[in-house]
Amino acid sequence: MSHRRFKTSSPKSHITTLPDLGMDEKHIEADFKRYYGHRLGRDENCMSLHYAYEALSLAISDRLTERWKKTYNAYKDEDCKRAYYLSMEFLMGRTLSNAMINLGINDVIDKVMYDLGLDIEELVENEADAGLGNGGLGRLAACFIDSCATLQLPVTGYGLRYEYGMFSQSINNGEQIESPDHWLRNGNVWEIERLEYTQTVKFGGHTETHIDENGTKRVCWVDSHAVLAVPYDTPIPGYQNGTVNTLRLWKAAATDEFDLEDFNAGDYAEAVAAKNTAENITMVLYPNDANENGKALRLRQQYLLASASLQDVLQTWVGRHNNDFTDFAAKNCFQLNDTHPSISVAELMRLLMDIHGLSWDAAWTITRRTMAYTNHTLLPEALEKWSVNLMKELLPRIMEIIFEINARFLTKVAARWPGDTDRLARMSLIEEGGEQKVCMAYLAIVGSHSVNGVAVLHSKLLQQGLFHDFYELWPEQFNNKTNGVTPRRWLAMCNPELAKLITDTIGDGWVTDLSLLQKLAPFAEKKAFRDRWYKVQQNAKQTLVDYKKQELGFDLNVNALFDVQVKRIHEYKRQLLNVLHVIHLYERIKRGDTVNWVERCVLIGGKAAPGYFMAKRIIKFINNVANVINNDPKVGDKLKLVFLPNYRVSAMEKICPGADLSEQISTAGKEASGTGNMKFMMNGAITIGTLDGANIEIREEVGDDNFFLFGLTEVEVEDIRHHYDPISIINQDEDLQRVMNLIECGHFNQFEPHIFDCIIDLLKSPNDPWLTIADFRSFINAQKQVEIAYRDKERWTRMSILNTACSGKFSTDRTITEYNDEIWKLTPIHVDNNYN
Ligand code: 26Q
Repeated sequence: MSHRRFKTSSPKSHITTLPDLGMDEKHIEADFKRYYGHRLGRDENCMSLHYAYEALSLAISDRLTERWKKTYNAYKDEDCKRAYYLSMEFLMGRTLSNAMINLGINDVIDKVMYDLGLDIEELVENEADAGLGNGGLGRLAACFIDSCATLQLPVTGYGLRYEYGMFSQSINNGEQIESPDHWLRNGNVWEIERLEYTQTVKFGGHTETHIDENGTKRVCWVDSHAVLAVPYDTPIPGYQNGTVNTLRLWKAAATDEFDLEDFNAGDYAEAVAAKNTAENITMVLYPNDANENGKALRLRQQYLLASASLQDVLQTWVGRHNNDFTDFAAKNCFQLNDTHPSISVAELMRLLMDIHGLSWDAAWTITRRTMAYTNHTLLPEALEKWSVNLMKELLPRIMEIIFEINARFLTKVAARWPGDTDRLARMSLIEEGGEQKVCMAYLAIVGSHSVNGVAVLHSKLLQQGLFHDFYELWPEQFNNKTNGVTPRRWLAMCNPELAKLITDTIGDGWVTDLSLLQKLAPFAEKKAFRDRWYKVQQNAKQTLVDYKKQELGFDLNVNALFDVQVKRIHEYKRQLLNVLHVIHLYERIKRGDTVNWVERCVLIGGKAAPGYFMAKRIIKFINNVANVINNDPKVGDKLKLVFLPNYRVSAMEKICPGADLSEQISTAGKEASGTGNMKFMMNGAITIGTLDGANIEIREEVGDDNFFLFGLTEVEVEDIRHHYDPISIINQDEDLQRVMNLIECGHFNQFEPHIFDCIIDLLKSPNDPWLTIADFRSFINAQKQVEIAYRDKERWTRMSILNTACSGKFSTDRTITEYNDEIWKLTPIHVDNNYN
């Protein structure tokens, strides 16, 4: 193979001895001007803000880079244990403001930009979101690496550098329109390409066995096609602590060998086309969509991530320890973000045995000791299974290894439960009956020493249900790690006014120790403090209204209750239940039942997977209902329903500070954790929610009085399924009948006959898995309690303060501390830095 390699031996050290860059206005301004004028070649006549954004980002990026190198060297010098967060998704959002906050140069930059006549807010808005994730799982990975850097833990994120991230959503005639998200179009100043760490990943071919010079059996994977994985590194700064960790994203590229055969045969076009096959691997992020299951391209993506990342780690290891793997497991740990990177279990076995010559047993001990698996869903349709035939074709050696892992594992199961053949069939990594499939969750469990869920209820349900057999075999391996969110982005950065009020009141320690927010609780009793809090919240609502005004074409009334549900559109999340309540309010207005009316703006946002028919129809339904309500003069300011298009990280940064009420209304037992619920709580919104996911823990922290609870419990949900009769529930509830009648008579689809029949049929079906009708009455009653509370401004503000005050648990600093104490066991490394 003949692709170019770069020398990895380091150049003479004096090349990189540089003076520290100044963090003051003078130095930053000088650098900004140099980048703007020299590197980018712009002058005062340039009308585009983009270059000012780039110049500022480059000046800041330099300051990250010098800390980045120091961190790198500190880790190397300490020879410390390291962890790697393997994830197909890192939903980073924007970088500029976050870098400014974490470097502690917010005020300096504001001043420099102001003096140059530039509006920093406008520059920030110029940046495209890095939307390399679907939702919760991808954003969790981004929050995790922020916390790792803040806790000074040597953790590297490994992922894929998709050319196209999560599609961008627009709405036309109420329907979702997807367009590709070419987020790299204007370049990405934050990443650096590192050709010198390029790895090669194999696909296809077959295996051959031979006996080596020592008489041991060796397997070779031959006649395969090689693809290059080129790393792009992004610096991940900790909060004002000098640490800068790494997010390493792989881009697929063709090797130079790809074209030789075709090229020599004179077939130039064929040769270039082959190049595409390689480069397509990291072209696009897969939407979270059951219809996309089993696609070969997705398996290629997963394997590229696993193989390139593990080779990268092993290359560094061998560089220091040669082929001595004695301490490898004591010094390295891989956290698998769901089953998406779980092929790593087999790949690590392959690399240790076939490339580094370890025995099966030695390799297996290392694999189990280094791998840990996090599960993010209980929905059976979301569990990953790969066709054995596909795997044999694409990754023949990997399939052999999985068969061997399974054979050895089932021997253990048989020894523990002799004669229990049902159990053997249930626990096999290979699903039989029909097309053979590999169950990736089982591979992840068997190949790991830790399996965790992401909220207390979810972890419990994993042990009792989905993974019960495995729990019986290895109970000590199962644990919970309740999710969190980073308070830097989700409070300090996105809600500066509230952050300032908090800091003025209790000091700034909360930014890195969120439990200190508890100190706010006594202030909830002080009228003067409540007034200040209320004012800040109202300002945040106004900011949100201003931000939305242009695309909405009308103003929202900031005195109304802002009732918000933003998340992916999914039946289990029950956006439909939300709309049923809105229709109920509308119907009351039309009937004149409006004594003590509380004005409300209901905001709903989220993307539907492109192949998820029902989710798309729900978006259409929300928009049609909104159209009727918002154009009815009798409704006026009493009620508004707004669909927020293109919900994404940077949108949430504006939405969550301006929310009064946070809708977390999934069918109990279905939402693994939720993390939007935590962002809202932290920013002082009050939750209306079911006993599902982390809602349970939110309610525990804030207390029953400061949470609007409704709905069936998980146990009741499983119980009612056997005798669920939505039609009789409708017949016994006059309000619900009126709501259903409005929908059924076509009030919301007058010129589009039958388009909502599927929604009506689902709601009325005894087999509706989401039991929407079952929770209607309880939801309506809880919403009445919301209104009573909201009418009493003092009470509402007190509840709001207490929600923020009690949100300390939901910092990813706490979550990551638990991962580290119980799974990774890393020592924090202090990075020496002069300035802080
Ligand atoms: C599967 C097959 C093919 C293509 C894509 C996928 C795929 C992609 C993304 C499947 C699932 C996901 C993402 C899942 C996710 O975001 N789960 C959420 O994880 C959060 C963090 O733990 C939880 O808070 C949410 O409850 C959970 O829904």
